[in-house]
Amino acid sequence: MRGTSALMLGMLLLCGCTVPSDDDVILERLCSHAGREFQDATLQLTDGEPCSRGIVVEVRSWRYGIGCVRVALETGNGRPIGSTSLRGQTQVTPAKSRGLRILLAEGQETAFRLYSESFESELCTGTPSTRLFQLVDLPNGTVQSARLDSAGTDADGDQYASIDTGGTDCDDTNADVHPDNIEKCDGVDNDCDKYVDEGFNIGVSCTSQQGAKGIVTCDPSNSTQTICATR
Ligand SMILES: [Ca+2]
Ligand SMILES: [Ca+2]
Ligand SMILES: [Ca+2]
Repeated sequence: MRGTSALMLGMLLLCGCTVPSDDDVILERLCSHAGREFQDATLQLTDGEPCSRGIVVEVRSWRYGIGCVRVALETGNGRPIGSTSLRGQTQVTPAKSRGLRILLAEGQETAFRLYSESFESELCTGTPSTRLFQLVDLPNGTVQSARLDSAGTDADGDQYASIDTGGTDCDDTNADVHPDNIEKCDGVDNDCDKYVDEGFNIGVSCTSQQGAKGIVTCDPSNSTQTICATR
């Protein structure tokens, strides 16, 4: 065995060859689009320069019915670099995770922030139902793996995952509270914008139909309107 190894080493030295490392092979496969395991989508951010590093991203969804998943990359200090949307043929479902490759050229920056946002809309518009992010350290000449798994819970069944599990539902115990909901006059922040009963002018001075001074309050019999409450 020792003789065979020595012979191979001698042959390599004679021809001036170098043996690529495993990392080099993985990077070559990633950059040349040869790897089948991440062929669902490609986010090419090399800006015309040779590909010299990349991220293999696995995107998972927490439920059916997601219209679109947007994956975005930012620099470590928050400057957007690029994004892509997984929809149609590449739509993410709980039964099928998606592989995405992000290709980058050599550069000074090595710290990145990777985002995924899930939307009801097939165009990735509106408020996302889940929002995840992950920090990625990506030195030149390397390939990193990242997994964006929005395994959020939806205890109240309103199709928005709890904010405690990567979602955007600020109250997962109340189906009448979630992003994009219509604000009602009910003492609750129905649309998760951190404002309660905004737009109803609650607490503003008013005059009742009988001419008495009062303040605007929610109508207890109709959560879409207010009354002028007098003492
Ligand atoms: Ca929910
Ligand atoms: Ca409300
Ligand atoms: Ca609100």
